[in-house]
Formats: sequence, C-alpha cells, structure tokens
Amino acid sequence: MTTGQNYDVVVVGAGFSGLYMLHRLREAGYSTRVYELADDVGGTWYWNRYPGARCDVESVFYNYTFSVEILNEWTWSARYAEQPEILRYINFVADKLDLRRDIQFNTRIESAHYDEATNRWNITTDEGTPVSAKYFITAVGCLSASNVPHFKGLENFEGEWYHTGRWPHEKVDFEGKHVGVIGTGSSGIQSIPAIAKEAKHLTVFQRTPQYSTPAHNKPYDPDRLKQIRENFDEVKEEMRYSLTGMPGAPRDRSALDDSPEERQRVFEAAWEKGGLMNLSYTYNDINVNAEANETLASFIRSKIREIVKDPEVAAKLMPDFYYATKRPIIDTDYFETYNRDNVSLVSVKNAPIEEITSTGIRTTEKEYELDMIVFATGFDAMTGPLFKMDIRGKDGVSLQEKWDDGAQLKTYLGLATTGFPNMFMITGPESPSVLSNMMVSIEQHVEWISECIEYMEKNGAQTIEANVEAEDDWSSHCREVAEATLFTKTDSWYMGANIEGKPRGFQIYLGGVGPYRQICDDVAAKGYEGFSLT
Ligand code: NA7
Repeated sequence: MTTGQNYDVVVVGAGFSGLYMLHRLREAGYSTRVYELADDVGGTWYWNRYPGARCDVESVFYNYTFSVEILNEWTWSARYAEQPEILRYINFVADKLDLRRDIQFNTRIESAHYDEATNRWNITTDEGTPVSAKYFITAVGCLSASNVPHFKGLENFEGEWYHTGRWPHEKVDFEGKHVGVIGTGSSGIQSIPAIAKEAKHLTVFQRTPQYSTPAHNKPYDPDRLKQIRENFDEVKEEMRYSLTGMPGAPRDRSALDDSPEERQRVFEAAWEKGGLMNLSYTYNDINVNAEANETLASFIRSKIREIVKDPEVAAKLMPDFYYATKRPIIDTDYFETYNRDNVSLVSVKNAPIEEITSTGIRTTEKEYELDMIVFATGFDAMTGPLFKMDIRGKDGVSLQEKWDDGAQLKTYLGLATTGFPNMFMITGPESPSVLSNMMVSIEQHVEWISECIEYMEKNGAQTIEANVEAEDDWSSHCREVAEATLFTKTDSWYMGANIEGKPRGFQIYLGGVGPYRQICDDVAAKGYEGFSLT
C-alpha cells in the first residue's frame, strides 16, 4: 500500500517535451504531476545560458505546432533565435496553458520502481514525499547530463569555472580576464566568438577540430514569416514526413556524378545560403559514401583556410573525420575569431590537458595562466539523463543493469523497453531524437504516448510492455541502419565515445523522421503490435 501522492501519470522534466506531455494528459483528464530539478520551465534552454547560445534549427520550425493559436501569437525575431528568446517562448506557452500549477520545481527524482503487485510506479524525490503513478514518463532530454571530464586538480583552481550546460543566471563578466575554453563542439563554437569580444585574452583548448559552416543569421523578413504562417499546414506536413523534421530533402544526386567545378558551384551556393542542412542536402550520398563525403569535407577545409589568416592556426583547425558524423555546427564568425589578437588556439590532441592548477591549465607541453575556465565539454548523451535516476522495472532490475550501462542498449521504438511496463521515454535512445528537429520528434512522441494511454484506458488495460522479440528486432534494425552510414566510423557523442568508460554504440535511429512516424503509427493502428497489454 502506497502512502503519499497518487497520480495517473508522473512526468520527469519540464522542458519542451514535459510541458506538452502535461498539457495533453491534463486535457484528456488524467491527473498528472511533472517534477523538475530547475526552479522554472525550459529544460535545455533553462540550463544552456552561455553567451552565444542559440538553436541551430530555424526558429519558425523550432516551435510547437499543435496549437494554431500559439503559433499565431508568437513572432520570432531572427532566423536562429538566441537562448533568451527561446526561453521566453517556453514561458509564454507555460503561462498560456497554465502549466505551472501541475509542476513541482526544485525537485529531483531519485528513483522510480515498478511494483508488480499493484502495477504502479513508486517514485521517490529528494524532498521525501513518496509518489505513485500508473504511468511513468521520462521527458529528461537527450543532452541534459553535463560532462565535466575528470581533470586532475580542478578543485585547486582559484579562478571561476563554468560548464556551458550549467551556466549561471547572473551575467558572467569576462572583461579584463584571461579565459580558457575547453571544447569545440556546438557550445564551444557558439560561445568562443562571444567570449572573445569581451575577454582580455581567450585561449581555446581544442581536442578535435570541427566542420563549422556559416549560420548567416539575420532578423526575419516579415514577408517570410507571413508566408510560412499562411502555409503552415503544408509546412507542418512536410516537416513531419521529412528525413530530419525540417522542410527540404537531400538532392537526388550523387556528389560523384558532378564534375569538381560543378560540385564547387553547388557547395558555394549552399555555403552562401547557410543553415544546418543545406550543405548535407547538396547530394544524397554525403552521409553514406566516404568519397562523396570527402568532396564536401575538403570544400569546408578550403573555406577554413581562406578565412583564417595565420596558416599555422588554420592547419590546427582542419577537421579530418567524415563530415556530419559529429554533429555539424553552424556558427557566426567562429573561424574569423582566430584572426583576433586576443585569441589563441592550443591543440590538446597530442599534448592533452594534464592538470588544472591553482592558476590555470597545464598540458603535457605548457602551462597557461587563466582567471576563468569554461568547460564546453558536452554531455553524457541519451542514456546519461536516464541513468541519473534509479529506474527499476520488473524483478527489481535497474535500467542501467538491463542495458549493461549502454552496452546492451535495447528499446522498442526508442519509446519503451521490455521489463519496464507503463514506462515511456520521450525522445529516448533509438528514436530519431537529436538527429532530427527535436520539436517535431517531441510532438510525435507526446501524441503517440497520449493516444496509447487513451487506448489502454478505454480498453481497461492495466499494463503495456514491449515484447522481447519486438525489442530485439527494433534494436537490430537501428544498428543495421546506422552501420549503412558513415556515422559509426567516427568517435562522437552519438556513439557514446565522449564519456570515459561508456560503451560504444550508435544511440539514435537514423531511418528518418517520416518513416519512423509511419512505423509508430502502424504499430498503434495494429493494436500496439509488439507490445503486450494486460
Ligand atoms: P560536444 O559536441 O560533445 O563537444 C564537446 C567538446 O569538448 C568537444 O570538442 C570535445 O572534444 C571536447 N572535450 C571533451 N572532453 C575533453 C577533454 N577531456 N579534453 C579536451 N577536450 C574535451 O558538446 P556541446 O555542448 O558542444 O554540444 C552538444 C550538442 O548540443 C550539440 O551537438 C548540439 O546537438 C547541441 P572531442 O570532439 O570529444 O575530441
């Protein structure tokens, strides 16, 4: 017998996914409680407040589409909105739908244990009150477990240090300071130009040079906004059935079918347009054919060489992995920043960071005096946020044990996993998630889960659980699709390779947002094929 609070559904996280999940469930009449560690809504956009933080999906496509009213009441200022504007948007939605009254902030979910006797989830929080729910839904995001690598001596550092994914709410003042940034993923590449403008000196510690291409960010032209608004039904349909959840598709042509001159023309045009997918979409074999990939990779390298004036610095900035097998990055003046007198680049590939000292960073080659260190060192992606909670399914088996820390990652559709009845993961591992426009994937999962719960309740079902076979097939399918691409050939956070000791394996479904939606819809249409309902 459970004492404490009882709900139909408990949702963990009040970012984009948790908020929409709450809205859907509440509208359908289920008692729902959301728990959130932060003191307010926003998820990713609450935590990632570093200077220069912005979304790399075009603003008009990176918002909720479920309500025409919300769509029409919000106007984005620029092609790529900055973090404060996105957070304002999330707050606007939370206020409009009056969501806060069902969210408990400042609360960490410690554990969620499935009780086979009652078919309910027993959940504990850090504030003590036991909670129970029929359904347990994780809306914890894919990139929320920030990773500060275990550098020796960090505790001795006498200056300030921050991780980009846990940035303070107060303004961080770089003025007159010697700042070090470790990491050149999206967060590093977005923050480096902004920090360089303020700091006395900025030293970038780079392990892997990146392909980054111009965002060409600009204020929105009102005519473009009007046109998208007027045609939003079609735009929405295109996004939902596309490859990545954004309008557009790869051109139906191999990069190897064009002459070098023609390719150059095509790449130049895409570079001028800017944006996340324009270069990848120039040809249909960039992600699957090494030779095709190299044509684009070498084009970007030539651009870096053109932009960066010092040839030695440019040489250090040359990436040599397959383009897009680490998250492609779009930037504003990233490579240009290395032409500034107050910026220096240190490659830590061959001379790694050995120690953080009381006054700075010591690599195996040299010591750098710093007043402040910014860790742009990424996240324990996909499984990290789930493993932060002690989630136990049938027979007391923990999710971490079942997945053998990720080595045996297994899900059905990235939505559920065998042995964990009535638990759903929004944008979980082995769903398109981070390789798609998250907003499209979030809405698809939230709607699928709501309909599934609706179906269960109408049919008087107590539990839903993925079958072993269906799960095996889905996980094998995910691996096969990934193996047919170049993505698995590079060490990346997609592969779990950025975290010491984390098993390698591709954690995302690459079959495309449209085909994935179709598969999920078919499963539902067949009475939740691959699941057992009791
Ligand atoms: P990323 O993309 O994981 O980037 C982290 C960066 O930090 C990357 O350059 C890493 O180099 C570097 N890193 C990590 N550990 C170390 C150590 N120990 N020493 C030196 N350098 C290190 O995280 P972001 O926050 O930039 O972006 C995450 C996602 O958020 C992004 O892809 C978008 O989807 C939004 P490495 O490449 O591992 O050699």
